[in-house]
Amino acid sequence: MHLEFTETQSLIQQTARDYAQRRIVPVAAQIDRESRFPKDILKELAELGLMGVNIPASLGGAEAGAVAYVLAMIEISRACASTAVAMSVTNMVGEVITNFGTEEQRNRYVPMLTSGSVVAGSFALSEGGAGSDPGAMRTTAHRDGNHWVLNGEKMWISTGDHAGVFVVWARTADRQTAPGTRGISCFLVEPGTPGFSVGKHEEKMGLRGSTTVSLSFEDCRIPASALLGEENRGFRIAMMALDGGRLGIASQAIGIASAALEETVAYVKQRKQFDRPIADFQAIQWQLADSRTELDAARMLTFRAAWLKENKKPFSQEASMAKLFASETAVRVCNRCVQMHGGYGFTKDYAVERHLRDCRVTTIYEGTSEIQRTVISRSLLR
Ligand code: COS
Repeated sequence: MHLEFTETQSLIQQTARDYAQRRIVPVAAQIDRESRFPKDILKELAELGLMGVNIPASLGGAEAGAVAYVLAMIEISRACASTAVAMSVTNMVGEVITNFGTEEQRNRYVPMLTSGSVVAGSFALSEGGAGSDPGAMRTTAHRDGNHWVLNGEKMWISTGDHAGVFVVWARTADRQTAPGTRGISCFLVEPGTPGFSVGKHEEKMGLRGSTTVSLSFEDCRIPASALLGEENRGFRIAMMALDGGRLGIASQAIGIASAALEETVAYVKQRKQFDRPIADFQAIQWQLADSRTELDAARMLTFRAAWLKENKKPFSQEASMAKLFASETAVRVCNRCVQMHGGYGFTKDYAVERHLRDCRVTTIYEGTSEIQRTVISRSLLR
């Protein structure tokens, strides 16, 4: 058993860390305060190879593997979680197209994402009435000659107003002939296609530099060649993509909480009460120790799941375990960090306030904690 990173993994980690600390940390609070979408930074991440960490070099990726991807995501999330969301979804979309696309689809879209010629990709699965249960989606696609015609609404779509390509799921067979998740297909849609529009922008508690929008399809005609994978077999593609996506969210949670903990360690050493630094009190020390231990456990679960993915072994259950534990840990750690900052932690003078808001959604998106428990227990009981 090796617990050391390879040269490539260390290089990606260092590249992401150097860039994030130099370029992102100084503007992260402003991105949050002004709800500013970090377009310039995302382009630079692409130039560093971080928009396609686990994508073949022939498609413009870094070809560095899933563990390196986790390391890079942790570093970018430590600096700015809003930036990390767009990075995570874009890497996921690039991988989906690489894994399931035709030669033509791969060559058309993946280099756009890895090179930064478009700032992001978008993953359009959820709907207002179909979040944890995407099989209940109502968006439809019917075949009309050489085209598919899409109708419906998607909701909570990250970066949907900036994306250069959308992976969209729609029902292609009715529920009588294809019950449950059968009869769902996956499509690639380009922005600007007639009948396709971006709707409401959500006003969110955290990740305020990242945009979250609804999408609307009204008799939106896309070519037959826009089908990704097999007709009526698209649900599996979503599930497989989310397995990888959950590694990204676990890493995001770890990155955010690590930043909160580092800032708290510095704070408790200089904050004095009762004539001594509050770091002298066991009440503080034990919170720091528990946070460090739990975060390290989250890291190990996440590295293990990424290693399984990288080595082409089943990793669905392990990705859910990593996402469940890392996200719940991050919320707990960020909460403690605010508590250790006392009244200051409740103000915008200290970054822990932002970290707590930013990490909250990690127990919700790309599958709630409750869904992760479903995936894990099903695997146990099967
Ligand atoms: N990898 C490959 N295939 C998978 C899979 C995985 N991880 N998980 C499920 N599948 C396949 C199943 O094998 C089944 O295939 P067949 O139709 O060939 O039998 C199909 O997908 C349906 O699976 P299942 O019956 O388990 O689907 P359910 O509707 O019961 O849903 C859960 C399963 C709840 C796990 C799924 O709906 C889920 O992950 N929900 C959360 C969605 C989510 O994360 N939303 C956030 C969106 S992005 S912000």
